Amino acid sequence: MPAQAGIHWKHLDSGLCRNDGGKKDVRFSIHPWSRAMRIDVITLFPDFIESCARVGVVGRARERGLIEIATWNPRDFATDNYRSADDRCYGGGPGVVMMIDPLRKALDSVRRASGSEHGKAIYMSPQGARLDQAKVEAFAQRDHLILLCGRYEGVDERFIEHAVEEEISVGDYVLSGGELAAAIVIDAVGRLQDGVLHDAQSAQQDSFSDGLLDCPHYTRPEHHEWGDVPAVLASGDHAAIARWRMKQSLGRTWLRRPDLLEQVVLDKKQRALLDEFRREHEEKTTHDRDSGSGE
Ligand code: 4GY
Repeated sequence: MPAQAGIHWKHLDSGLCRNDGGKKDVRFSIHPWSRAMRIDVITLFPDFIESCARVGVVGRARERGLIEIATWNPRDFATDNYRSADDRCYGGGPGVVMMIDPLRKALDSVRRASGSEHGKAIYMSPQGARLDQAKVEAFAQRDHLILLCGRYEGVDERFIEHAVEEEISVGDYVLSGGELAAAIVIDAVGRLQDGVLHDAQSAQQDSFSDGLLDCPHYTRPEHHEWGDVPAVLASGDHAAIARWRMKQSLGRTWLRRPDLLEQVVLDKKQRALLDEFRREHEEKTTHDRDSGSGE
Protein backbone atom coordinates (compact mmCIF):
# COMPACT_ATOMS: atom_id res chain seq x y z
CA MET A 1 0.00 0.00 0.00
CA PRO A 2 1.53 3.31 -0.99
CA ALA A 3 1.86 5.75 1.89
CA GLN A 4 0.00 8.95 1.02
CA ALA A 5 0.49 11.98 3.17
CA GLY A 6 -2.68 13.65 4.37
CA ILE A 7 -5.06 10.95 3.19
CA HIS A 8 -6.83 8.93 5.83
CA TRP A 9 -7.63 5.42 4.72
CA LYS A 10 -10.14 4.02 7.11
CA HIS A 11 -9.99 0.59 5.50
CA LEU A 12 -6.24 0.18 5.21
CA ASP A 13 -6.27 -2.73 7.63
CA SER A 14 -9.00 -4.67 5.86
CA GLY A 15 -6.70 -6.24 3.30
CA LEU A 16 -9.28 -5.51 0.65
CA CYS A 17 -7.50 -2.78 -1.26
CA ARG A 18 -6.54 -4.70 -4.33
CA ASN A 19 -3.24 -3.12 -5.15
CA ASP A 20 -1.14 -5.81 -6.67
CA GLY A 21 2.51 -5.05 -5.97
CA GLY A 22 3.92 -2.99 -8.82
CA LYS A 23 0.62 -1.76 -10.30
CA LYS A 24 0.02 1.94 -10.09
CA ASP A 25 -2.76 2.86 -7.69
CA VAL A 26 -5.14 4.79 -9.93
CA ARG A 27 -7.23 5.96 -6.99
CA PHE A 28 -4.52 8.44 -6.15
CA SER A 29 -3.76 9.60 -9.68
CA ILE A 30 -7.36 10.16 -10.76
CA HIS A 31 -9.17 11.21 -7.61
CA PRO A 32 -6.68 11.71 -4.79
CA TRP A 33 -9.35 13.23 -2.56
CA SER A 34 -11.86 10.41 -2.59
CA ARG A 35 -11.78 6.99 -0.99
CA ALA A 36 -13.00 3.84 -2.67
CA MET A 37 -16.52 2.88 -1.77
CA ARG A 38 -16.74 -0.33 0.21
CA ILE A 39 -19.52 -2.89 -0.20
CA ASP A 40 -19.80 -5.87 2.15
CA VAL A 41 -22.21 -8.64 1.23
CA ILE A 42 -23.54 -11.18 3.73
CA THR A 43 -24.54 -14.24 1.71
CA LEU A 44 -24.74 -18.04 1.76
CA PHE A 45 -23.50 -17.93 -1.85
CA PRO A 46 -20.37 -15.78 -1.84
CA ASP A 47 -19.20 -17.33 -5.14
CA PHE A 48 -22.21 -15.86 -6.90
CA ILE A 49 -21.39 -12.32 -5.72
CA GLU A 50 -17.66 -12.82 -6.35
CA SER A 51 -18.24 -13.88 -9.94
CA CYS A 52 -20.61 -10.96 -10.58
CA ALA A 53 -18.04 -8.60 -9.09
CA ARG A 54 -15.38 -9.85 -11.51
CA VAL A 55 -17.09 -8.97 -14.79
CA GLY A 56 -17.69 -5.84 -16.81
CA VAL A 57 -17.50 -2.24 -15.71
CA VAL A 58 -17.73 -3.16 -12.01
CA GLY A 59 -15.07 -5.87 -12.34
CA ARG A 60 -12.66 -3.38 -13.87
CA ALA A 61 -13.49 -0.78 -11.21
CA ARG A 62 -12.72 -3.33 -8.54
CA GLU A 63 -9.41 -4.30 -10.16
CA ARG A 64 -8.51 -0.64 -10.27
CA GLY A 65 -9.34 -0.25 -6.58
CA LEU A 66 -12.22 2.16 -7.24
CA ILE A 67 -14.60 -0.07 -5.29
CA GLU A 68 -13.94 -2.71 -2.66
CA ILE A 69 -16.26 -5.68 -2.42
CA ALA A 70 -16.06 -8.32 0.30
CA THR A 71 -18.32 -11.30 1.02
CA TRP A 72 -19.18 -12.91 4.35
CA ASN A 73 -20.79 -16.32 4.68
CA PRO A 74 -22.95 -16.76 7.81
CA ARG A 75 -22.08 -20.49 7.67
CA ASP A 76 -18.52 -19.56 8.57
CA PHE A 77 -19.92 -18.16 11.83
CA ALA A 78 -22.04 -21.16 12.78
CA THR A 79 -21.22 -22.96 16.03
CA ASP A 80 -22.37 -26.54 15.33
CA ASN A 81 -20.67 -29.31 13.39
CA TYR A 82 -23.11 -28.94 10.50
CA ARG A 83 -22.24 -25.23 10.16
CA SER A 84 -25.97 -24.46 10.37
CA ALA A 85 -27.10 -20.98 9.46
CA ASP A 86 -30.80 -21.80 9.21
CA ASP A 87 -33.44 -23.64 11.23
CA ARG A 88 -37.09 -24.68 11.08
CA CYS A 89 -39.86 -22.11 10.97
CA TYR A 90 -41.75 -21.44 14.24
CA GLY A 91 -45.47 -21.95 13.70
CA GLY A 92 -44.86 -24.87 11.40
CA GLY A 93 -45.03 -25.18 7.68
CA PRO A 94 -42.36 -26.05 5.21
CA GLY A 95 -39.03 -24.30 4.83
CA VAL A 96 -36.37 -22.83 7.05
CA VAL A 97 -35.39 -19.37 8.27
CA MET A 98 -31.92 -17.83 8.59
CA MET A 99 -30.84 -17.76 12.24
CA ILE A 100 -29.96 -14.60 14.16
CA ASP A 101 -26.57 -15.54 15.60
CA PRO A 102 -24.56 -16.57 12.52
CA LEU A 103 -25.83 -13.41 10.80
CA ARG A 104 -25.03 -11.30 13.84
CA LYS A 105 -21.46 -12.62 13.98
CA ALA A 106 -21.02 -12.06 10.26
CA LEU A 107 -22.22 -8.47 10.72
CA ASP A 108 -19.84 -7.97 13.67
CA SER A 109 -16.97 -9.07 11.45
CA VAL A 110 -18.06 -6.65 8.73
CA ARG A 111 -18.15 -3.88 11.33
CA ARG A 112 -14.64 -4.71 12.57
CA ALA A 113 -13.16 -5.04 9.06
CA SER A 114 -14.75 -1.85 7.76
CA GLY A 115 -14.44 0.35 10.82
CA SER A 116 -18.23 0.98 10.65
CA GLU A 117 -18.87 0.38 14.33
CA HIS A 118 -22.66 0.67 14.16
CA GLY A 119 -23.18 -0.16 10.48
CA LYS A 120 -26.51 -1.78 9.69
CA ALA A 121 -27.45 -3.89 6.69
CA ILE A 122 -29.63 -3.27 3.66
CA TYR A 123 -31.88 -6.32 3.31
CA MET A 124 -32.76 -7.34 -0.25
CA SER A 125 -36.39 -8.43 -0.18
CA PRO A 126 -39.66 -8.06 -2.09
CA GLN A 127 -41.09 -6.45 1.09
CA GLY A 128 -38.73 -3.49 0.67
CA ALA A 129 -39.08 -0.09 -0.95
CA ARG A 130 -38.62 -0.25 -4.71
CA LEU A 131 -35.13 0.54 -5.97
CA ASP A 132 -34.99 3.38 -8.49
CA GLN A 133 -32.23 5.56 -9.93
CA ALA A 134 -32.72 8.22 -7.21
CA LYS A 135 -32.12 5.56 -4.55
CA VAL A 136 -29.13 4.21 -6.49
CA GLU A 137 -27.64 7.72 -6.60
CA ALA A 138 -28.15 8.13 -2.85
CA PHE A 139 -26.44 4.78 -2.17
CA ALA A 140 -23.60 5.76 -4.53
CA GLN A 141 -22.84 8.79 -2.35
CA ARG A 142 -22.16 6.62 0.69
CA ASP A 143 -18.71 5.26 1.46
CA HIS A 144 -19.99 1.97 2.86
CA LEU A 145 -22.87 -0.38 2.14
CA ILE A 146 -23.67 -3.69 3.84
CA LEU A 147 -25.98 -5.86 1.73
CA LEU A 148 -27.81 -8.77 3.32
CA CYS A 149 -28.99 -11.61 1.06
CA GLY A 150 -31.71 -13.90 2.35
CA ARG A 151 -32.44 -17.47 1.25
CA TYR A 152 -35.19 -19.97 2.04
CA GLU A 153 -38.15 -18.29 3.84
CA GLY A 154 -35.97 -15.31 4.73
CA VAL A 155 -34.24 -13.90 7.81
CA ASP A 156 -35.47 -14.09 11.44
CA GLU A 157 -37.55 -10.93 11.93
CA ARG A 158 -35.61 -10.02 15.10
CA PHE A 159 -32.40 -9.66 13.08
CA ILE A 160 -34.24 -7.33 10.68
CA GLU A 161 -35.52 -5.25 13.62
CA HIS A 162 -32.09 -4.90 15.22
CA ALA A 163 -29.54 -4.96 12.42
CA VAL A 164 -31.27 -3.82 9.23
CA GLU A 165 -31.53 -0.15 8.36
CA GLU A 166 -33.75 -0.62 5.33
CA GLU A 167 -35.32 -3.23 3.09
CA ILE A 168 -34.92 -2.76 -0.64
CA SER A 169 -36.72 -4.55 -3.47
CA VAL A 170 -35.49 -4.63 -7.06
CA GLY A 171 -38.95 -5.44 -8.39
CA ASP A 172 -42.31 -7.05 -7.73
CA TYR A 173 -41.33 -10.67 -8.25
CA VAL A 174 -39.85 -13.32 -5.98
CA LEU A 175 -36.30 -14.57 -6.46
CA SER A 176 -34.91 -17.66 -4.78
CA GLY A 177 -32.42 -15.52 -2.90
CA GLY A 178 -31.25 -11.95 -2.42
CA GLU A 179 -27.96 -12.43 -4.31
CA LEU A 180 -29.26 -11.40 -7.74
CA ALA A 181 -30.83 -8.32 -6.17
CA ALA A 182 -27.57 -7.47 -4.38
CA ALA A 183 -25.70 -7.86 -7.67
CA ILE A 184 -28.10 -5.31 -9.19
CA VAL A 185 -27.34 -2.83 -6.41
CA ILE A 186 -23.58 -3.41 -6.76
CA ASP A 187 -23.71 -2.88 -10.52
CA ALA A 188 -25.95 0.20 -10.49
CA VAL A 189 -24.04 1.83 -7.61
CA GLY A 190 -20.59 0.74 -8.80
CA ARG A 191 -20.86 2.30 -12.25
CA LEU A 192 -21.63 5.69 -10.66
CA GLN A 193 -18.36 5.82 -8.68
CA ASP A 194 -15.83 8.45 -9.73
CA GLY A 195 -13.49 7.23 -12.42
CA VAL A 196 -15.50 4.10 -13.27
CA LEU A 197 -17.18 5.21 -16.51
CA HIS A 198 -15.09 6.42 -19.44
CA ASP A 199 -16.16 10.03 -19.46
CA ALA A 200 -18.06 12.15 -16.99
CA GLN A 201 -20.84 12.52 -19.55
CA SER A 202 -21.77 8.86 -19.74
CA ALA A 203 -23.58 8.72 -16.40
CA GLN A 204 -25.33 12.00 -17.13
CA GLN A 205 -26.49 10.78 -20.53
CA ASP A 206 -28.11 7.74 -18.97
CA SER A 207 -31.68 6.89 -19.21
CA PHE A 208 -33.22 8.10 -15.89
CA SER A 209 -30.51 10.62 -15.03
CA ASP A 210 -33.12 13.23 -16.02
CA GLY A 211 -36.07 10.97 -15.18
CA LEU A 212 -36.71 10.12 -18.84
CA LEU A 213 -36.18 6.99 -20.93
CA ASP A 214 -33.18 6.82 -23.23
CA CYS A 215 -33.40 7.76 -26.92
CA PRO A 216 -32.73 5.20 -29.70
CA HIS A 217 -29.12 4.55 -30.76
CA TYR A 218 -27.67 3.55 -34.15
CA THR A 219 -24.35 2.45 -35.57
CA ARG A 220 -23.05 1.51 -39.03
CA PRO A 221 -24.23 0.73 -41.62
CA GLU A 222 -26.20 3.92 -42.23
CA HIS A 223 -28.39 2.21 -44.84
CA HIS A 224 -29.63 -1.29 -44.31
CA GLU A 225 -32.32 -3.64 -45.56
CA TRP A 226 -34.04 -3.08 -42.20
CA GLY A 227 -34.01 0.71 -42.49
CA ASP A 228 -31.95 3.87 -42.53
CA VAL A 229 -30.35 5.75 -39.68
CA PRO A 230 -32.38 8.95 -39.05
CA ALA A 231 -30.71 11.54 -41.29
CA VAL A 232 -30.29 14.12 -38.52
CA LEU A 233 -27.89 11.81 -36.64
CA ALA A 234 -25.50 11.77 -39.60
CA SER A 235 -25.89 15.50 -40.27
CA GLY A 236 -23.14 16.72 -37.97
CA ASP A 237 -25.53 19.41 -36.65
CA HIS A 238 -24.97 18.97 -32.90
CA ALA A 239 -27.83 21.23 -31.83
CA ALA A 240 -30.28 19.43 -34.12
CA ILE A 241 -29.01 16.05 -32.84
CA ALA A 242 -29.46 17.06 -29.19
CA ARG A 243 -32.97 18.30 -30.01
CA TRP A 244 -33.86 15.03 -31.80
CA ARG A 245 -32.56 12.93 -28.92
CA MET A 246 -34.49 14.92 -26.32
CA LYS A 247 -37.64 14.66 -28.44
CA GLN A 248 -37.25 10.87 -28.71
CA SER A 249 -36.62 10.54 -24.96
CA LEU A 250 -39.73 12.56 -24.18
CA GLY A 251 -41.82 10.72 -26.77
CA ARG A 252 -40.79 7.27 -25.64
CA THR A 253 -41.38 8.13 -22.01
CA TRP A 254 -44.84 9.45 -22.93
CA LEU A 255 -45.64 6.28 -24.90
CA ARG A 256 -44.08 3.64 -22.66
CA ARG A 257 -43.84 5.09 -19.15
CA PRO A 258 -46.40 7.87 -18.67
CA ASP A 259 -45.98 7.30 -14.91
CA LEU A 260 -42.39 8.61 -15.15
CA LEU A 261 -43.47 11.67 -17.09
CA GLU A 262 -45.75 12.66 -14.21
CA GLN A 263 -42.71 12.79 -11.89
CA VAL A 264 -40.66 15.27 -13.95
CA VAL A 265 -41.07 18.99 -14.57
CA LEU A 266 -40.56 19.80 -18.24
CA ASP A 267 -39.20 23.15 -19.35
CA LYS A 268 -40.76 25.15 -22.18
CA LYS A 269 -38.50 23.66 -24.84
CA GLN A 270 -39.21 20.11 -23.69
CA ARG A 271 -42.96 20.73 -23.66
CA ALA A 272 -42.73 22.00 -27.25
CA LEU A 273 -40.70 18.95 -28.31
CA LEU A 274 -43.15 16.55 -26.68
CA ASP A 275 -46.08 18.33 -28.38
CA GLU A 276 -44.28 17.96 -31.68
CA PHE A 277 -43.73 14.24 -31.02
CA ARG A 278 -47.34 13.72 -30.03
CA ARG A 279 -48.67 15.52 -33.13
CA GLU A 280 -46.42 13.44 -35.39
CA HIS A 281 -47.39 10.28 -33.55
CA GLU A 282 -51.08 11.13 -33.87
CA GLU A 283 -50.65 11.81 -37.59
CA LYS A 284 -48.82 8.56 -38.11
CA THR A 285 -51.35 6.44 -36.22
CA THR A 286 -54.38 7.98 -37.97
CA HIS A 287 -52.65 7.48 -41.31
CA ASP A 288 -51.87 3.86 -40.43
CA ARG A 289 -55.48 3.34 -39.43
CA ASP A 290 -56.94 4.98 -42.61
CA SER A 291 -54.66 3.26 -45.09
CA GLY A 292 -55.59 0.18 -43.01
CA SER A 293 -54.33 -3.37 -42.94
CA GLY A 294 -57.62 -4.67 -44.38
CA GLU A 295 -59.73 -4.19 -41.16
N1 4GY B 1 -37.58 -8.95 -5.46
N2 4GY B 1 -35.93 -7.60 -4.52
C1 4GY B 1 -35.81 -9.65 -3.88
C2 4GY B 1 -36.09 -11.07 -3.72
C3 4GY B 1 -35.48 -13.14 -2.58
C4 4GY B 1 -36.50 -15.38 0.24
C5 4GY B 1 -35.85 -13.21 1.19
C6 4GY B 1 -36.50 -8.76 -4.68
O1 4GY B 1 -34.90 -7.74 -3.67
N3 4GY B 1 -34.84 -8.99 -3.28
O2 4GY B 1 -36.98 -11.61 -4.38
N4 4GY B 1 -35.35 -11.72 -2.81
C7 4GY B 1 -36.07 -13.47 -1.25
C8 4GY B 1 -36.01 -14.94 -1.10
C9 4GY B 1 -35.79 -14.69 1.32
C10 4GY B 1 -35.35 -12.76 -0.13
